[in-house]
Amino acid sequence: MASRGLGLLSRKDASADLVDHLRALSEAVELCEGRVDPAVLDDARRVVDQADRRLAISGSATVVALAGATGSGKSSIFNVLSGTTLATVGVRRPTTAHAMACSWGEESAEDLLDWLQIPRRHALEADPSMAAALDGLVLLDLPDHDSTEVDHRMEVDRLVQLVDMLVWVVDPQKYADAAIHDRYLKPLAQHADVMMIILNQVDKLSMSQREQCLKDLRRLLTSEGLATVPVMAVSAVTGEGIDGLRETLAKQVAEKQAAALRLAADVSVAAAKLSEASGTTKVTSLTQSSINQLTTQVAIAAGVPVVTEAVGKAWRLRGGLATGWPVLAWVAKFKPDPLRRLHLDRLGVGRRRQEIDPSGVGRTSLPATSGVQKARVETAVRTLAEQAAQGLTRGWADEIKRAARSAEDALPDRVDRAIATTDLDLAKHRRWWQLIRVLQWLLVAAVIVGLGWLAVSFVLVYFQLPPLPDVLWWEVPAPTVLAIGGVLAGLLVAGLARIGVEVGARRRAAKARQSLRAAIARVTGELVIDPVKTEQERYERARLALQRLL
Ligand SMILES: Nc1nc2c(ncn2[C@@H]2O[C@H](COP(=O)(O)OP(=O)(O)OP(=O)(O)O)[C@@H](O)[C@H]2O)c(=O)[nH]1
Ligand SMILES: [Mg+2]
Repeated sequence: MASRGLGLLSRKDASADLVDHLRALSEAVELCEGRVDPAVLDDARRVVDQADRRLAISGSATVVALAGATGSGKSSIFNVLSGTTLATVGVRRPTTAHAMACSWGEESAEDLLDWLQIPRRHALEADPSMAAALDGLVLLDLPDHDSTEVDHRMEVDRLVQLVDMLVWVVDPQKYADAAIHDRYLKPLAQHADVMMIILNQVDKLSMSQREQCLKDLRRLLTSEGLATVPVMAVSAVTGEGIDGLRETLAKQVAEKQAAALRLAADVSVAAAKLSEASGTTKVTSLTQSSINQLTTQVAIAAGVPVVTEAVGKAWRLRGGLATGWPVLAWVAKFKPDPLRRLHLDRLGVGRRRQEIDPSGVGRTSLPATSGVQKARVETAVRTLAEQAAQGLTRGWADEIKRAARSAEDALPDRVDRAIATTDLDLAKHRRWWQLIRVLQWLLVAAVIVGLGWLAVSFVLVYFQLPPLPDVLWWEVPAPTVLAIGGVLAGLLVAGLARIGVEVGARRRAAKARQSLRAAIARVTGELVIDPVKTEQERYERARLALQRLL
């Protein structure tokens, strides 16, 4: 009793969730498009379409099909249940070539039967004695599924996919036939809620044979995962068990759950297949180290080491020019500037600090990427994509790899542009250069004054004119102090400034490396990492949508 109650509860839930589940399946199909076996997707799409149409046509009617091997007695049972002789019962096998329908109740089943493509149909007059209980039933008599006629099999297969409930009619001779068990019952194990098995022609069996037969049939069904499917023994000839069958059908029709349950089972099967085809492994998030690895390789390929080295050199050169002893610095002026050579000059020499206008920035003149560097970038992209696709099914893995390489062609240009527009921060941190420069010129002036003074003294002595007054500083004549001291002090200041410039050069180079890496990371993020993540998210959305359905 308890298990029956539980069964009923889950049935109600299944129909209540159907619309939600259909939406989830439809979303999963869309997400898996191009990533999963098209046959599996077509199957799932068919389930969604079929459910939409079935629900749109009629939610209250229940379509029950009598299916089974030829001669099992489908047409006979159809006639007994309908109280008619509409179906042809014959000795010639097979007898029924086309499905036939019979409907009970006020509501027209025309739309439903049009959709099922069953032209042979009959609406039963209301029979107050018993027919009322079957109000809403649309009963189908199907051709045989084990037919020598291909058309019959095709008709059965088509309708088995569409009807709300399946009543499998078997007879004592053929109930264990592989034809019905392997082709229909086993694959429909998920549909146990909307199936029944009828052992017909029990009038031909003794009581003990009947017991034996039913026991054997139940054992078989249990082994196929159909233990919960009701099995009934009937005889279309003697009418034994027919009332029970009618009651069971009446109950199903009254509950109006079969259609939803059937569709729910379809959705569940399609979701399981799609989930298996798409994959159930949780996606592996990209590690920071593989992202860094990519940035490093791209940075090397793009010539970041060349730029940072040039930054250091340029800082030394320009720092030397500004703070060195002016006489020597003047000679150094003729050395070429490394950054200007790379078209990366933004030091603001000549006091005009260039504004960085991305649209106006052309390519740098960095050395072209070598084959080896290019291969290393490709390897880093591949490694990253492989990590991102780890454990995923082929279609998704391929798509992730494709995503990683989707902007491959644009990458070098974008990286070069990023380097060209990166502010290397070379305009600041050099105010002290000016102070030193002023000091150096003051010292030069001192030397000139000293030398001038000495020259004047020399001329006065030469013409035997009264000499200039002796001025002694630290017991040394002042002009000598000015001339020699000026030179020595200038060289000393230049030497000290050189240390400061060197520290600055290293700091600027490190800072430039950092800024360039950050700029490159932004480009690889946009062109490589983001597409990979988008594809990973798509996979996860599909996986979670399907997981909800299982
Ligand atoms: N003894 C006995 N014979 C039955 C019973 N049900 C059907 N038959 C006979 O079995 C034969 C086949 O019956 P049908 O109802 O035509 O069988 P079917 O399943 O519709 O066969 P197809 O249309 O060929 O697929 C007929 O001769 C029926 O009289 C039954 O319960 N007991
Ligand atoms: Mg028949």
